Amino acid sequence: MVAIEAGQTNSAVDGAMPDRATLLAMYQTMVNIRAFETRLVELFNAGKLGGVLHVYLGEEACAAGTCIHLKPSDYLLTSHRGHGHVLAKGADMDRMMAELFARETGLCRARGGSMHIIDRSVGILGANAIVAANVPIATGAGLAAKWRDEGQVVICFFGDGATNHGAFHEGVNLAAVWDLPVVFVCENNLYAQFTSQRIHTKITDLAIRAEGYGIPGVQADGQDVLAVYGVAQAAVERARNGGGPTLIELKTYRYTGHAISNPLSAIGRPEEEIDSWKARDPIALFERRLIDQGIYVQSDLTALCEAATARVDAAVAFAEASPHPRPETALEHVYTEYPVGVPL
Ligand SMILES: Cc1ncc(C[n+]2csc(CCOP(=O)(O)OP(=O)(O)O)c2C)c(N)n1
Ligand SMILES: [Mg+2]
Repeated sequence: MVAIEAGQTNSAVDGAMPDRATLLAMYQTMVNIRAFETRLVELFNAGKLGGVLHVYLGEEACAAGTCIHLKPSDYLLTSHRGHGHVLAKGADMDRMMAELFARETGLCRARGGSMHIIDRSVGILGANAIVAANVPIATGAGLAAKWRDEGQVVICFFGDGATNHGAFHEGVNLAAVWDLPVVFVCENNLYAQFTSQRIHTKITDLAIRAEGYGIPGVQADGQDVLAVYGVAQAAVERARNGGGPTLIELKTYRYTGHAISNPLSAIGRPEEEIDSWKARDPIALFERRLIDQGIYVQSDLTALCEAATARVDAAVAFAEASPHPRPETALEHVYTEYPVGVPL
């Protein structure tokens, strides 16, 4: 185990090199997310998906390097940009695609959509469209996990913008005070909607906010899945062993506008900035590493990418063949039944 202490805010936390099966699993997760969301963009632009779509293209190493440490019984909370986390936590791709197509076979029977996906069978307590609202929910889940005392861990993903919200402060502070098993992961993609982090926050390194709560704050290069793997391993083990929460900041970048319908460069992002991040594409970096170290050859990786595309084809076919919910059932499955015998 790699120890991390309160006040630690650098990225000097290095885990052991993962074994071959783990490397393969992380690579598959990354290419599955890439294939899934690349297809979503095409489908959205073809008018096949409704609503608003926030994709995660460019940030795949963050989900893969963190969620690899989780068990199905661990809990996940995510944001409006949660497809990658949900897939990495083990949601069924067919039912997830069906949810995006608003079909009755979707994970939430079409009542949730892109920003409200839940799959309790694998611990996904929900994506959330309200910025930072998932943070206090993660703290609540952490309290439940602590009371249950079965070694469950909660992971909570949010963006740089979310760290300026009151709910972030309240949620992280309470988790810290009660030493709850929650790993808070800030994916700092340098923008909150259209606003640069330089403008919305006075500090550059958001991990230092952890110091204000008396918990460890660690950073990693969010384009390097092995760096993410190392910091996440330490934080998850710390939470699982009763050590309390950690704030992880992953420096990353999204390749699209805030939502698919928003352009990327028209919002004042310098072209050189976009190019320099794309030159460090997380999948390309990982591929180079795997090939250079002799773990895989290019044809292995190409086959895995083709398999990911075929998996997405199957998910789209499943979704398109599924029925829409009947309009008269619109109010079903929305509210839980009030438990019998419990006074109001
Ligand atoms: C409480 C609240 N305020 C504003 C919004 C509108 N909004 C949606 S996403 C977003 C920016 C979030 O930025 P960040 O946390 O950095 O996440 P990113 O989109 O970059 O992943 C805003 C302001 C919202 N959904 N909820
Ligand atoms: Mg952001």
